[in-house]
Amino acid sequence: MTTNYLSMKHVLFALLAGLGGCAGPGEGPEIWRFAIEESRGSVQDAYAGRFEALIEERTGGAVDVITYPYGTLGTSDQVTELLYSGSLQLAMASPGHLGKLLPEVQVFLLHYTLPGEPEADLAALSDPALLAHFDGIYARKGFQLLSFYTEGEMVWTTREPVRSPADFEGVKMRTMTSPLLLAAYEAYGASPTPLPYAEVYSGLQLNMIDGQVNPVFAIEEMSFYEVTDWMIFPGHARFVTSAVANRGFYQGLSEERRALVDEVIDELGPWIAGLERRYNEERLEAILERRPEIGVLRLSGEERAAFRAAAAPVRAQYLALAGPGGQAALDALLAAVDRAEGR
Ligand code: 6CS
Repeated sequence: MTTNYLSMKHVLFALLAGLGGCAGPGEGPEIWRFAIEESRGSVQDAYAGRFEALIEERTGGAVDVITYPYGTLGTSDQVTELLYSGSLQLAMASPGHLGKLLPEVQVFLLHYTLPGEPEADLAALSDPALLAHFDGIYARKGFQLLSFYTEGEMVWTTREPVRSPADFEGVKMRTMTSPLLLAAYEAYGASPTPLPYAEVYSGLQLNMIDGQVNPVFAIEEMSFYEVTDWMIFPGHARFVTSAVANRGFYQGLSEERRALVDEVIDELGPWIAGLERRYNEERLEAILERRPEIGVLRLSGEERAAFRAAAAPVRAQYLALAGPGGQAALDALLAAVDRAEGR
């Protein structure tokens, strides 16, 4: 993989280039800057691109949405800082990294908690009570929560097949940087190694890590498949992210503009669910065409049960890590899942 990703230089460049300078009345279109945590061609890029197209079309060009792919403004943490400062109006913020700032969002990283089926996951994640609960949490950092959505099943890429927690022993698994992920992979007996997204490929190539976990589309577009031998579908979790606005920006919009943002976000939920499924299916085919020797393993019910049992104590660790709001956040998610599953 040749993409040269991150450096503070990029962030500095972005700031010097005048991020946050929205054009005022009479000076041309109003500019909304939207940073994503993934490259062009990703699920987040599709979401942001469609948001851009719909907002520009429905404002008759009065708003110009500019999207920034991963690597142009820094790591996920740096993007979150730019959103906080108001230099960006909109961003994707994944619980896999955001947990350092808002520990309760790590509830979305617990294994065996979401239904695990796209329609039911979408229903749970777009549950109004769940969104209202988490918006209160996001507000603590000056963020406005717009949506949660999934980007596909989390797949382990490893050097050796992993069929049981015992197979994870000594395996250095790269995780995203939220602390709960350490507990989640330690519970399986692995040695978790948190790293920013941009460092995963070289980490695998240089044998600093043995494996990582991400949806198929990401394994393809970040070329992780070039430096792995096995793709394991354990059925333990799906990648959850959130679309977020700077709260001051969102609250400062006219009622009409805010209603437009909400309308577009509502439309994007089912649209992105269909798209992520397609991307993940197509990219698996592409990977296997390019490297047919990769082993693909879908764990059986019995094999999954062993991981589910090993993951059970991690809920208590979540409650300890998430602080006073942890139980209420977990209850909010479990109630949304129950409603989505018709219980
Ligand atoms: O693994 C990661 O760090 C990243 N994975 C995806 C699919 N999106 C953004 C995130 O930062």
